[in-house]
Amino acid sequence: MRSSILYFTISFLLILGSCKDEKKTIETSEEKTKPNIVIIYADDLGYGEIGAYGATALKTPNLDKLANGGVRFTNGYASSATCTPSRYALLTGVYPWRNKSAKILPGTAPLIIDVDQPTIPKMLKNQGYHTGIVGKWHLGLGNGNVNWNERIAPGPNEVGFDYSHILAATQDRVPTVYIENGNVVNLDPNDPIEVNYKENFEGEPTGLDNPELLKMKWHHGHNNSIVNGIPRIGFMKGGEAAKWVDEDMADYFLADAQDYVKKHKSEPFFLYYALQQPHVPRTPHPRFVGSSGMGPRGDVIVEADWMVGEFIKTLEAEGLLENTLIVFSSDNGPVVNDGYYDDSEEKLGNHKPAGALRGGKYSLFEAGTRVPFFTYWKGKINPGVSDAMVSQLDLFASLAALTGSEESTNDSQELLDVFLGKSAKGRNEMVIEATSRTAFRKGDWAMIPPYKGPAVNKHVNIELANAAEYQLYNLKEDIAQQHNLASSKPEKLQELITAYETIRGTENTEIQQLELK
Ligand code: NG6
Ligand code: CA
Repeated sequence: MRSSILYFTISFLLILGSCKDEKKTIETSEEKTKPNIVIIYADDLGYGEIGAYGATALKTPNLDKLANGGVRFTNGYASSATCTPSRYALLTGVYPWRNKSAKILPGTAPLIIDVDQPTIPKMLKNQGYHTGIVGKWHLGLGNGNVNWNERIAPGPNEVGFDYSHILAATQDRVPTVYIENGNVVNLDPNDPIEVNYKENFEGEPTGLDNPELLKMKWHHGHNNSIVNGIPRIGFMKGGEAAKWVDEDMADYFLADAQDYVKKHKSEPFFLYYALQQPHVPRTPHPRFVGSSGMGPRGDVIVEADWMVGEFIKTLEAEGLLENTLIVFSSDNGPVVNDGYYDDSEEKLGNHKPAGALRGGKYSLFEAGTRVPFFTYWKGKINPGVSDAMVSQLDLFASLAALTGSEESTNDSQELLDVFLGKSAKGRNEMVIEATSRTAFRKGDWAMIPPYKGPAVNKHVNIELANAAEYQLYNLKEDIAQQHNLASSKPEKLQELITAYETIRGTENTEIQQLELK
């Protein structure tokens, strides 16, 4: 009896011991499958803007090196032709038109991601990652009545980021200050910040009334408060010591991104490095002025390229490059004149920001959402070009798969093998969005429903794709969308409308048709 108890105790202990060992091996192999993940996200960078995508006049050696050394997608899409909706989709894996608040937001807008909603950083945090964002946010902050002089929440830290160092909205919108983990950087309590998007604060100069104070002139909009000689959208008072220096912004965020990497190199980390270039106002650091020969817009693209190169050097120096998946893309297509006179149109020369594509930012034509999109992972991803259709929506499910998470969303497709260059089979179809309108891409075909409104946004000089009729294009044969085949291919058109309405619902089509009558 005694000996059998002893036998059982010993074998129990042995089993326990071996379990422990087994757990150890699982943990080590899991650690190996948790590479660092970095998403570098440009703002308004077009499909034709970098060398690897055919640009010749603009030189982008650092981006080219990554694009040519990884998987370069020719059919990579942002979810929307403007910033907020694309960023919402990128982080949540949910189509932005499902969220009525996912529109270009003022600097005072409340946070549009529900704090209970799944997000990439939350998902990765659950997988043991440290998560950080450095750069542009533009997804709203607080609950609708922010006091900029206290901790601002909810914000990035409440939707999954352990660390955040951001600009709230855009470089052309107030408040023009950096916010680190919810607190305005360098805030002087004796000079409190007030922000208002409806009316000016008494006695404060504006772009409209005080042109003599401007170093950059406004073309349309952008005539409210003046900060650093640049007129902005929205009114702001106070916070002098906290105001950013526009020309230093790129260096400021680069230094912070590098610092983040150095601080977190010993654990798996996820960094969302959201560049502010080439969004307006374009304010290259003096050492980049004239670097492109194309005026400030080209200069800030050269600057962004340099920043990416420096950032990669840091990963390399820290010995992390072989263990880091890098994803690069842009939030929407290009715009040359987005509201300031900055010589960008005059000096554009032969450069084609959208490459061969039609439209641009704000447009339902291809250039609105088809953007540079590539993945790079030294030693892991074989260099190549992929024509697979991928959306930024798909990063959620794909990064989940990479890190062993089961999480996903209805809209995000798991395309990990495509992103790693092991499969050429991307999406079959997807809805794209531009300023509250949606269209559809299926196989080689693009369908744009009828929409009222101007065909061209005259301020920015971009074709929006509004028309009274359905439009149907075969992108394989007609990448520039010059031949509308809607009437000659009625069956194809119907196939796309049906597939589109299955995802998007018919309500939207009905409203449009009513409006067009
Ligand atoms: C528009 C601004 C534009 C830009 C855009 C947002 C005007 C006239 N135009 O309303 O300059 O700021 O919003 O760009 O104000 S995005 O890339 O963040 O979506
Ligand atoms: Ca943008």
